Amino acid sequence: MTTAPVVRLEKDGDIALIIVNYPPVNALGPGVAEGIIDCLNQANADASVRAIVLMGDGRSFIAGADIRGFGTGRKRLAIGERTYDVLDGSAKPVVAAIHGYALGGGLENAMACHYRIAVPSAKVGLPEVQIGILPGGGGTQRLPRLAGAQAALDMITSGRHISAAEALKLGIIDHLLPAGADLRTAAITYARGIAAARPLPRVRDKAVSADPGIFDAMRKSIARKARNQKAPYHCIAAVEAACTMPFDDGVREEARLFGELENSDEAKALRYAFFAEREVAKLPDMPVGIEAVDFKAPAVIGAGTMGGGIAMAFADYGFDVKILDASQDALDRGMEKIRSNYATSVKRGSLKQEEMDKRLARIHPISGYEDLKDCDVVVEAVFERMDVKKPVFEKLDEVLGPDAFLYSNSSALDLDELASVTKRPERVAGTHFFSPANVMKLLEVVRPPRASFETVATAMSLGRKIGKISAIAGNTDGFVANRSRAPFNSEMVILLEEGCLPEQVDKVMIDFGYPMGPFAVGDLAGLDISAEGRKRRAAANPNYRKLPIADHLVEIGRLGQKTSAGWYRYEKGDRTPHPDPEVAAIIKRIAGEMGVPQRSFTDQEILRRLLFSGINEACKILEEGKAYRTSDVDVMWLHGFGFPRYRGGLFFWADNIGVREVYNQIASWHQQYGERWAPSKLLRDLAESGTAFKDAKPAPFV
Ligand code: T1G
Repeated sequence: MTTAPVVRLEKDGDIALIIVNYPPVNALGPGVAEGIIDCLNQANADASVRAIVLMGDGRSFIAGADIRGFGTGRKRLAIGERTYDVLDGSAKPVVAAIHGYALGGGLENAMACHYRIAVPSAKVGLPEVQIGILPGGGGTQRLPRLAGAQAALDMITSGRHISAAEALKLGIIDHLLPAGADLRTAAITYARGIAAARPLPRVRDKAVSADPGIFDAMRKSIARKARNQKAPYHCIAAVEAACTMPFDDGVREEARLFGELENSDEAKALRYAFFAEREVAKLPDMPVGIEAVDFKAPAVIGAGTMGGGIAMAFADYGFDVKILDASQDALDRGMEKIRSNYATSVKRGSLKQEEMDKRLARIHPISGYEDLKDCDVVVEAVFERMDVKKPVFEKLDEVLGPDAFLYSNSSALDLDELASVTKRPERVAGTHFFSPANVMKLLEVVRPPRASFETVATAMSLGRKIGKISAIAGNTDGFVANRSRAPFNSEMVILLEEGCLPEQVDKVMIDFGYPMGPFAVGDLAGLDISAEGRKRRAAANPNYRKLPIADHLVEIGRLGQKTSAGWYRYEKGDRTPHPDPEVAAIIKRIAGEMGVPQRSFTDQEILRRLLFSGINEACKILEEGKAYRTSDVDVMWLHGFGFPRYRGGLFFWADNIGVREVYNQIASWHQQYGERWAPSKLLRDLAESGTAFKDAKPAPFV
């Protein structure tokens, strides 16, 4: 059976069409570039052809270079022989007809064409920095010539996708088609209209100038976010080259800078994260043919911080959502909180007033369960106690239609026990959001043993429909995210008992790349929340390692930012954490009472004590069959706990250290500190067999 060519040439009278067909997103995979060049040469050689159209088959124009090809040593066409160069040098005008995505090498090819038209739903961008590289197909030289140096700098250092309308405004595209227009027909008409125009408008010929200060200004503005990274700074240098060098010199400088990034640790880590975020959506044991249900009428139970955030997430993505709470007061408070959250975004300029009004109008407070009977998906977000959640599930089971799905936002409780109070345990699962629920991208979909694949698939798609990355977890205490994170939360306090200070630990984690240190995060979330969790675990497990220092802070009312004192002290109305000598004194006194010898720590030991504890616990989760892949755990730490993306993820980072070294360290801490550092069996097996974490084979999912 012959496979369709990845690029084909078609003709419509005097117009040639070069059509890329490399599903799913027409990445510049093997043979695509060569195919484009070959078709272009044919079209230029065909006397009957007056103009050429470049477009993509299926759902997209071209989504860029094939990311799987990076770091493989795959042979690349030399400068001057690449598609960008040949398109630019075409004797006949080439029109890029854009739908879906024109990203990276896709937009670069479009900018090497002489004209660009797009449908209104198209998105364009140069997102290379998000995979640790820079646009290497002339994009850093052509975009400033089309959109100006500042706009190019913003787009290339952020990697953001922009709409076709914004691209028109910036001069990146020449013509925006009306909604509903047929792209192929419109492109042929457009090409016929410009076929005789000479000289051809080559972007390379456009002048570009810039206030030299914008480059340093951009370096300053990204300093905090881009610390420890190279790619964002190389992006700036490449755009600067566009504004200070002739075009061809700029292209060579771009290629030099690209070469410095392609195989960097940062680029490898970001490529890993890109594919891990796609892999996480796949359930290896999902039978073929199982489809997610296309729900229409969601509802949220509980209008507290989490419930309100979840309702906002639905409204932000266009869903009309009902919200219910135990009392009218609580409901009113919840709605007021939602209103003020939106108002804050409007004040910050990240949301327009009319968009706020639209979203608020989609959130419908209701006063009784009977108003839920037409809902097909309900997310329960009431107080995190089984005796509070069970009556809610009983009531929901009563009023909802038999096909409705019941999801719980619990962050740790036994969902099979919760399902047991309903007559539809197969339609019960977990949708664990992270706070703030309308902001954090991770949705942990918890699959209790009796949940059907349809129930799980629908929860996974629910996440995608509201802009989340859905990741599967088994039904175990704390599921995958919180359970793998729990030892980290204990270890950070135990380090204080041994002589560290909160600000010391936080500095290590910030230097490592976290946006905030774990103690400052604790203060933000509220120390009473984590204390509740510790109490519940201590009640369930007599051997649970108590944390006297953390418990004492809560006992004396230091709950964090909300009391202007926690691990740090805070000035009124200011969220800046200030080290507090009172806390240092408390730590010293309690450590003394516990008789823990004090010592100093290297930054590396602090870092490894925290992250290795998570790795060990995550290995236990995998050996129990409560997670599918080590890369899923990485996605959860990236999007649930702010693990620095340019380090790939917890296991990716650990693989760079080496399984054996990780195991040896944990085994030695087991000797030193006892049971809490008992190595996972999976970890020991990987170390003994010399198998990397990325190749670990977890137990079958249960
Ligand atoms: N290379 C290889 N595979 C890709 C790919 C790419 N560029 N883009 C997508 N895929 C695969 C993806 O792994 C998934 O596979 C499937 O397509 C659907 O993707 C020279 C150097 C286009 C916005 O960074 O941002 O050009 O899991 O699930 O949510 O300067 O994919 O089904 O097997 O993400 O609708 C620059 C990356 C490359 C764009 C679509 N381009 N892609 O999102 O689908 S560097 C990018 C995306 C470059 C030049 C340089 C998104 C998307 P599978 P998906 P989606």
